[in-house]
Amino acid sequence: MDQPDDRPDFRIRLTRRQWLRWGTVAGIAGIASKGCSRRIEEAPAEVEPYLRFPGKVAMRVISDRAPCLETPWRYYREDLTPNEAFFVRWHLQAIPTAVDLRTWRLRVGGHVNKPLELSLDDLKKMKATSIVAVNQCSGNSRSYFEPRVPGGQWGHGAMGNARWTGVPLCDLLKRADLKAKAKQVTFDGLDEGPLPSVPDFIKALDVPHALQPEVLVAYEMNGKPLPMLNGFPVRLVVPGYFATYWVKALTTINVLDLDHPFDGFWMQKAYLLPDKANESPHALSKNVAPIGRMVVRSFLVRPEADERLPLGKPVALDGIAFDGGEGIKQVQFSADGGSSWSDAKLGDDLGKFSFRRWRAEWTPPQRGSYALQVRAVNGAGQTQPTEPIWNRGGYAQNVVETVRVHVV
Ligand SMILES: Nc1nc2c(c(=O)[nH]1)N[C@H]1C(S)=C(S)[C@@H](COP(=O)(O)O)O[C@H]1N2
Ligand SMILES: [Mo]
Repeated sequence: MDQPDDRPDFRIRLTRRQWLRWGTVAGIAGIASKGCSRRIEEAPAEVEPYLRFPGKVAMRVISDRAPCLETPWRYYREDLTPNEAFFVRWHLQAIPTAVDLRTWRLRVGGHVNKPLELSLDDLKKMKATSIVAVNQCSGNSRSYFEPRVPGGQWGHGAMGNARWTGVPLCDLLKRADLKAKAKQVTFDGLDEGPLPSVPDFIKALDVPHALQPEVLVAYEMNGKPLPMLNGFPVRLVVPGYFATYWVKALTTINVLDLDHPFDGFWMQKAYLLPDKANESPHALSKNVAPIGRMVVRSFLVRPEADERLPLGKPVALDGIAFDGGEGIKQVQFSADGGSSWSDAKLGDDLGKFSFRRWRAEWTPPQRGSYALQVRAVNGAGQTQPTEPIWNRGGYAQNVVETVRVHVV
């Protein structure tokens, strides 16, 4: 599979040799091989943990095996996150580095009357739909939780917004003709653990959710084939839901008639939230449930933390806000650490699952240090808490963030 092939879909294949070489580079940089649970501050202080993976700009490496890469902050100045800067998160070590589209098939089976086996060309012949949606890791911003929680120590860069194009999952399920007792649908990709004992990454949605028109089997991201690291050739897109459900390199859709929730490791042991919002390390909640819809968040993109701003000039503030699909109704900012708030102007509406840009102007009254804050309200009237909601997984962070700037 190493020989060159000029068919467009083959051009982004990665050879095994190339892949191993990146692994080596990562090793030399001194950040290899402890997985996402390794905390970044354990890396030798002199190592800047930024690396270029195939098809990607230099990105902060949260882990290199499996690759977990963070989007550099400046890319959030754009409404759509460029593919080459879009964050990357894999759990299992054996991730696909090449896909032969001549043999690749998407299979839909299980509790259906007409099992399907589709090539990428077959999928592309079906009616396509596009949707702009935020893909955010449940553990985005995890590194800021106190007390700290194990897991990938992400900053705020485990999120991205893209225009996804593909076939609505409901069209595939209708074509496969669900049997009457179909309850859940599971999704599995090409990646595997290093040993058979490592549970395969499989996620499940209930049938009513799987039939929602916004859920896609996507083969394009921002008008281009998916990067290998973001799930080439197709991935599930579950707008409004945390990215853990957005199964990459998808090959197997299996319909189940179980009366109890699907009991795979990645649904029952990982990605769980306490049923009541808050818990503490000393008082863990007894009841947990699989994480689901994203909560409302907003960020200041510019100016960035610790920027020095000249006195006497209006400062252009801009940023993003998003939620789990109600849509953003209002964004407010504060330049005094949250004592007083004023409305920001909302930018183009790219749909209720998208980033919503906001802008404001602020003229600092005097020299000194300022705590800039931003908060959003969604269509259901939900807003962001002023204190972080700690949970053992370090998921769903949405506290009002503070960015310090200095007026000189
Ligand atoms: N096959 C597969 N799909 C996967 C994962 C994975 O480990 N394997 N990780 C999920 C998680 S937890 C996240 S945060 C997103 C990340 O998507 P991205 O790498 O395109 O940014 O992929 C999801 N889909
Ligand atoms: Mo994730």
